[in-house]
Formats: sequence, C-alpha cells, structure tokens
Amino acid sequence: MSVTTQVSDQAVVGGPALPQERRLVTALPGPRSVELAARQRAAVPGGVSTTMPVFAAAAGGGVVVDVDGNSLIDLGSGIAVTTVGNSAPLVAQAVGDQAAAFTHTCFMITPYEGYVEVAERLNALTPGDHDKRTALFNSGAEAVENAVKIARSYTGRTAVVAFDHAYHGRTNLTMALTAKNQPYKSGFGPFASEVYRVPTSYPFRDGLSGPEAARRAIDQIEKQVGVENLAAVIIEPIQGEGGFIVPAEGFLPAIVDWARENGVVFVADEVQSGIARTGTWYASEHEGIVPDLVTTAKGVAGGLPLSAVTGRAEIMDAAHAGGLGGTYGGNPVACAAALATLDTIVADGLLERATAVGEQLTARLGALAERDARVGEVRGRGAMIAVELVDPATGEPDAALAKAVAGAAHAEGVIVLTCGTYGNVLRLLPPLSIADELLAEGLDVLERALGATR
Ligand code: PLZ
Repeated sequence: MSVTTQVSDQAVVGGPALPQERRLVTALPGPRSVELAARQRAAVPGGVSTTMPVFAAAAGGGVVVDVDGNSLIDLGSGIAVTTVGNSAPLVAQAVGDQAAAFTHTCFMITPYEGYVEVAERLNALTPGDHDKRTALFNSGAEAVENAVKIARSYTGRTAVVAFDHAYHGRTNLTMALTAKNQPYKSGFGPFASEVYRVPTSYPFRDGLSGPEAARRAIDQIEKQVGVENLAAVIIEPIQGEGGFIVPAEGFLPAIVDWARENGVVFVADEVQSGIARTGTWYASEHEGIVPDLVTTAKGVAGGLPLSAVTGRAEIMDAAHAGGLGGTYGGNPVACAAALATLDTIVADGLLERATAVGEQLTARLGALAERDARVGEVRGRGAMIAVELVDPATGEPDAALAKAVAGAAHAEGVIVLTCGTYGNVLRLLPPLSIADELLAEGLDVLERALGATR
C-alpha cells in the first residue's frame, strides 16, 4: 500500500472531482501525518523543511486532501505551480499518454516533437513579435543559470546585475543572484563572482517614482560595474519571494530602455509571475516591456518539472553547438504536460479567471486593510496578491504577526504562504481552478486568524 495514494485505506483520485470543501476530521497534523513526519525526520535532512507537517494524498480544484482525510483549502498552488489546478484533466491525460509512449530519449540524442512544440508555443506567448528561440530545462534556477550563460556568450561580457529583494534560485550562481541571506545562502558560499546588486523599486518602502528608482539603480551600475563589463540585468517583473513587490510605474521600462541603449541583455525572470498568474501570459505585459530573454517555469507544466529560456533569436543562437542542454531538459512527459497546461489556460479562460480572482482578493483584503492598521499594504496583480504586515506605530515589518497568522490559518485547514525579505508578507497564489465560494471561505479563515492574533 502506498500512503501517498490512500486515505483511510480508500484509494483517492485527485483533480477537480474531489469534493471542494474545507473538512477537518482530525487535529492537524493527523495521526498518519505524524507517523510520516517521524519517518521524514529519520530519512530526510532537516535542511529540507516543510511549511505544514501535513502529508498530501490527493489534490485538485482548490483543495489538498491529506493522508488522514482532511481537506485543506489551497491558497499557495505549491508555490505558484498548479495554476491550472492539481491533476488537471488534460494534464493528467497527456502525462499518462506520453508516459505510455516513451518517457525519455534525451532531446540531445534523439529529439521529439513535444519539445519543439513547447518552444513554438513559448516563442509565440512571450512578449514581443520578434524572431525567438526557446531552450528547455528542468527547474527555475536552471533556466536562470542558462539565461546568464546565453547573455555572456552573446555579449562577450561577464558581469550580471541583480536587484535588492531578488530571488532567482538555490544553485551556486542563482544563490549569488538571490538577495536574502537566511535561509537561502547562509553558510553555502563562496558564491559565483561577477554578480552585482543594486536597489530596486519598492514603492511602499522607498517612496520613489519609477523613473527615480531606475535612475538610482542605473547610476549605481554605471559607477560600480561599468556597462562595458555588463552582460545582463535580471529582474522579476513582480518580485516573488522578496515580498510580491510591484515596482513603481515606469521603473521597468526605464531599465529596459537603458539596457537596450547599452547593449546589455535584459532578462525578465518570470518563473513565479509568468503563465497566466497575473491575468496576462507574462507579468511584463502590464508595463508593456519586451525583455530580451524571459525565464519560465513553475506554472507552465501543471506541476511537472519544466523550465525555459525564451528570447531574441540572435541572442539565443550565440552559444556554440553543444553549449546548452542537460540530460532531462525538456523531458517528453513534462513537455506533454506543458502543452496540456497551455491548452487548459485557453480552454478554461484562465487569464480572465486570474484577473477575477485578483479582484476578489483585493476587494476582501483592501476592506480588511481599512479596518486593521497592521495591514500596511495590499499589492500584486491578478492571482498574485500579498498583504504586508507592519507595526502600525512605526511601519516596521512585523514578521512575528505574519508567522502567527499563517500558523493559525494552517491549523484551520488553509494553506497560506509567507514571503518577503523581512518575512512579514502573506502571499496568496490560489490555483485558478478554485471556486469563488471556497476562495471566500479561505479568506474568512485568514481574516479570523488575523483578528484573533494580537
Ligand atoms: N526565480 C522568480 O520564484 C522559485 C522557491 C522556493 P526553482 N521560487 C520558489 C524555495 O524556497 O526554494 C523561483 C522564483 C523565481 C527562480 C526560482 C527558482 O525556481 O524551480 O525552485 O529552481
């Protein structure tokens, strides 16, 4: 018997057919989860930690069902991954069909159509109608690493600029690009060289206009790095782990223009913000920017590991034959899942759905902010919305409050994630397959959790 597919000895099938309800039949974690957590502690290193000690058995629509039969409301989508829903029908079907045909040949040995089709689709969906190419990889970090390799190869320069509050991954180069020390970097150095950090635009905390914040960043780059050394600037159009920071209007366009004038490759890391999350295919569209390179991962393959670098043909083609790749990059099962995911987004109208979910979230949370001065700001776009919690007297970040509220919501069966450089941000990233009523109930629980925490 496999515990991951059983609840109380009954097989559970995931997907949208699961009862769409919050249902607690044990205290959380329940006895089976407690048992599994003990096995986890004996078998898995403590460095790999979990938000909730609750083991999943099935998921779909807007719920995750645990091994004790509790049904939790999912407001996190496994960190912005299951945008189309868990075990979405077209995805599950495509994965099964592809797995039955072949699971792997290695695209670098004998290629297959699915990879090429994903590339064609992403070339069409990413911002800009110029000639593009796409290379596929496995994780977001791997896509970011490859974007840097490609930009260096094209420009013949080595330096890379990243921003305050940035998150780009946990591999050596991407740790260097990531801003926050704990938990991502501490003790894991030395880090890759030729990475420079400059201030971003964080309107809630810096009060600068977009052009002012861009000028500040550009001055620092010109003085401390020098454009003649600079291969790329990389930025998340909405910073994810850093706190769902939406830069002030005009910041991103000013950086893009400056990069273009100076032969610097502009990389938009859309790993978290891309693929329908914000109500558009890519968050870059909200500011009308056209990045030279775009990284995609997370939401693109309905939960299977797949990532991509998409960009201008002349930049993408700069690397020599054999310079890019990897054993599993663009795995056929992951590609089949991606094609089904993209089809689902279109068929189910999920761009519009993300916008509607965002309206529901901001209406509720905005009303909450008016009643509770500890809600410093509600921000984000589409179904990528966050609440920054502060000490009302000083405006200082209140990480303890965010942790307590998230913990209280977890105990009531709502999966909610925190983020932010200061750890004081609650972020909402529901699957777009969640029903309005269930989302409303999740927000009720969250609101009660905040009200009850002093
Ligand atoms: N770029 C913008 O958000 C992943 C990381 C969670 P991988 N974010 C979630 C954690 O604690 O590890 C992310 C991202 C942006 C890159 C990445 C990295 O993507 O698929 O986790 O490697």
